[in-house]
Amino acid sequence: MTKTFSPARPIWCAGCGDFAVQGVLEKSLDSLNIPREQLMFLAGIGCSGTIQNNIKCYGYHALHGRVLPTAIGVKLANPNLTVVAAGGDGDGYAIGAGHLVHTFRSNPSLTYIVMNNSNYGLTKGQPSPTSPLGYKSNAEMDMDAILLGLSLPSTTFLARGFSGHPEQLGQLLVAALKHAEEGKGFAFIEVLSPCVTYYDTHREWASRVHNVDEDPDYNCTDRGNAFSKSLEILNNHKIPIGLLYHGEHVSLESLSLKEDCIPPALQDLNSPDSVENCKKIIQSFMG
Ligand SMILES: Cc1ncc(C[n+]2csc(CCOP(=O)(O)OP(=O)(O)O)c2C)c(N)n1
Ligand code: SF4
Ligand SMILES: [Mg+2]
Repeated sequence: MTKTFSPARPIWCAGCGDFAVQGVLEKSLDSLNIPREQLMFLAGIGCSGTIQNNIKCYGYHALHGRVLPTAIGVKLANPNLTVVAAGGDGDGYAIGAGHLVHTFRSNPSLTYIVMNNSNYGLTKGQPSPTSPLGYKSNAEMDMDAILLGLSLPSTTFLARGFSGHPEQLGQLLVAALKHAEEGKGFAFIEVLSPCVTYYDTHREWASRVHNVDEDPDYNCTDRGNAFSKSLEILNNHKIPIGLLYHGEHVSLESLSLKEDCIPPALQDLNSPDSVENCKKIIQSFMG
């Protein structure tokens, strides 16, 4: 791979929060010794999604809003891969919102990084689902993806980091990657990653973040406590960051891939049973 693939240079504006996400992600992958030939990195469409071009590994640029179903397909086709998906708040919370809800429900063991800049950066700053009411005449209330995740009983890992706090972001990313590597399910991490060109929230967010990792009243293993405390923090006009929920639920691949259902990438394609196995897999997804 070293000989055949050279990552692109980032094309983000100087000062974009996405630089920090990339730098911290690279370090986190290295610290876990994840072999790059075992890493599949998928991204949606947006400034954030271009991160996929810059990381040395296998990659795929999905349609706008469709990164999660594509990533789930990769994981089920080859559960031995480390699967990481990334994209923006528009990609994940607007056009892709339905997929996020159902990925929270099915709990596949992959990591999903949403680089939230509260606008559609690539298309020049239109409001997104996390833009506040009134931003460029936005007439809709902003949503909080962590509260959404907390409301679904099958979620297992919910975190939020800030590009301005790279050390904590690194700890959260390592924890997320480990969660998925250990087959414990869907590791969701939102990163507050300001868009300095169209909606520069860096100073505002730096003054509003509330680190629950240092809050003795916040219990990230108790869903009820996590929900009520997160809501309380938001109602105080602060933004909770840190490990916001960590729980247990059976993973999608452990339910879907049974002994008689061999994932396509692990099948011997020369075997006459191969076609039969494919039929079995398709039938298993049809219930
Ligand atoms: C199906 C489809 N609809 C709309 C677009 C246009 N489009 C490209 S990126 C984007 C939004 C990007 O915002 P976000 O996902 O938040 O990423 P950012 O650029 O802010 O990192 C939109 C609407 C598209 N490419 N495909
Ligand atoms: S437009 Fe905004 S999100 Fe896109 S690269 Fe520039 S600063 Fe980053
Ligand atoms: Mg965005």
